[in-house]
Amino acid sequence: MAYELYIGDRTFSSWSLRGWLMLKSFDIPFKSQMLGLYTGSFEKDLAPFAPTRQVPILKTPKGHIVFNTLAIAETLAEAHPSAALAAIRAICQNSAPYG
Ligand SMILES: N[C@@H](CCC(=O)N[C@@H](CS)C(=O)NCC(=O)O)C(=O)O
Repeated sequence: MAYELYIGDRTFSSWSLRGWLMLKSFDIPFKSQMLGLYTGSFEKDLAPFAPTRQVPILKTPKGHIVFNTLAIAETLAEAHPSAALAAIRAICQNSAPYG
């Protein structure tokens, strides 16, 4: 089972782009599902996954739900030691002020 990534539109949501880039950049297999940020049902759509009601959200192959970009980075880096932890952290932390 692959990772499942729940994000908004990467064109408008840099948070969503960050989540997507972490998996894509390190060739980690995943399926992504885009949730409409401005549909009016965003919070309801996210309710089963995360109390924060924010994207990105990662569902691991073991079924664990991880929300918060830095937590996703840490989870991926632990599970995929070949992916450079420092680089992933940099993606999150350097872009955080622009969220
Ligand atoms: N601290 C969160 C921030 C995520 C975030 O702000 N996501 C935005 C993406 S546009 C969101 O879901 N906003 C919807 C809302 O706050 O209702 C993280 O690190 O992932």
